[in-house]
Amino acid sequence: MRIVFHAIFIGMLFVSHCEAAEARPNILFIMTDDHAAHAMSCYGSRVNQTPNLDRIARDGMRFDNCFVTNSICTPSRATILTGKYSHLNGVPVFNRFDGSQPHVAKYLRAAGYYTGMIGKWHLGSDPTGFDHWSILPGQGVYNNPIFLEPDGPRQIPGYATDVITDLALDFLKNRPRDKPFFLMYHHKAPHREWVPDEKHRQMFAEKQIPEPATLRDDYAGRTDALRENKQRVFDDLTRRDLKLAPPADLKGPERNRWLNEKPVEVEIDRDGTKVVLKGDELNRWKYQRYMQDYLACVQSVDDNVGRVLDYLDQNGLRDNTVVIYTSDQGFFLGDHGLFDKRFMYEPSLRMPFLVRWPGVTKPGAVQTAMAINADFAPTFMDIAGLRVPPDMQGRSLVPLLKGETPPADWRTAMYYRYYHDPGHHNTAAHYGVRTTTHKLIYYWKKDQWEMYDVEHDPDELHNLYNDPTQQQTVAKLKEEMYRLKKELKDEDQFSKELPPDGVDDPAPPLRRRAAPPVPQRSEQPRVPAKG
Ligand SMILES: [Ca+2]
Repeated sequence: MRIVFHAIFIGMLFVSHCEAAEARPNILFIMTDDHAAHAMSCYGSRVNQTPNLDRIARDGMRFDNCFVTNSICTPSRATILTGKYSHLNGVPVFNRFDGSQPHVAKYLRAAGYYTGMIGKWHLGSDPTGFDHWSILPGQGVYNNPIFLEPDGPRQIPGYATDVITDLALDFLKNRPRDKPFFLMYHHKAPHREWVPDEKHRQMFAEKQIPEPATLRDDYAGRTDALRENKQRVFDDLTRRDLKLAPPADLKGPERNRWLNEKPVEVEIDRDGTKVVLKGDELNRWKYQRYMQDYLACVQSVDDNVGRVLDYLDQNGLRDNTVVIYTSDQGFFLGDHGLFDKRFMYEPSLRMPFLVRWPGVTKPGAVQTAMAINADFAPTFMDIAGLRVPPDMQGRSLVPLLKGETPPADWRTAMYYRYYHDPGHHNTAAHYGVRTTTHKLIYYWKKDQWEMYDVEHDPDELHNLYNDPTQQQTVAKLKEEMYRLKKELKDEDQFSKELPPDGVDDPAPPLRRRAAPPVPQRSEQPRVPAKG
């Protein structure tokens, strides 16, 4: 089967690079889970510093308008691999990816790249198209993670972000030297429930993080969707999220139930005195606890990305390796009072996207043209000198990376669709369009609409949908949304029935190459949080 695949695609896809295979650049794709652009200093973060991620931006190009097409883990990952929207790659929610379909790693491998996938995969099925893979089962855990590999599962002692980096460095050290490589190096961090390692936990434990302007958004003028959601910092963080210690006598399911409750009062120790927090004092404390741990997890990613960049520098790989940094979607850092993602609002829709391609990207370049996650696969194809398969729905970003003025027909609007309803956090299903200046959101199960002028109202506080002066804009946006929906072949394939969840099975028992059990250093979730 693979031989047939190779024969077909090598013939189809090579443009002119066969004889110059060695010169084709390596592609190092670094992706985190739920890392918002506004928690990176190169994007102007008010809450943290990320000096190593900033190195990529300083020496490469920062994309300021890169958007996800369906803001949750599994669908974004399927789109990144296939270059197709959820309704065509078959992954609208947390269902298993059908690995028999074509995707970018298969194409690159067939064209002579040595391909690797390390870290969080979260697509349910075993990876296809990779010479080497070592993945977390489902969400995986932060401490002493188990990895699934072709030979079976193995547990590796240590902190997930460090361990995944060690495995990525092993891949680089052990790769065949006669081929370019394509490595997907995917972190678990900083996903819920935000468990930092001790060093970074301490770094943030006493920090006071500035609150975002919309933390106390009252949702006035918006539809029911925001009011009904259950992903609010003040109301929906659990004791587990807040790292509260259960009473010693609680065991088994009762202990779990205690940890999963959303506390309305919390007793803390302040300078040796027990204090009970409630009301606004508790709300402020919850925001701090959330952000301290989230940012501590990010800081470990930053350190570890620095290790990998150093390795490239020290091993003659810098000049011929394209380094990409992104996250599978954005995230709410208290914006609109929320954590998590899902909604089409800016903090969740926007992905960080940095590309350093020595000799191609100008140092410190900033790109404002609109990119989407479906563009990543076509971009990798183009970087490798391959033709972009016509059924990929994204476009190669290479012309933008070269700093050229975007092609005249470059997109000025992107289409979005979120399906997971009923689902986690009671977030309502919706689709919509974002143009360079406006956004229209349609909660199709509620038949409710929102429209924002993102240029003049970047915080999206003023729903203009019913404003009589805006009806021409609303009509234009509707036209554009339905045009894109049709062009992208969204025929409501998943609007009535969603495929069953299938990516969060618990880790299988260790069968082979099992390391001896290691002591657990901190609380591990019994049921992994989704997303
Ligand atoms: Ca995610």
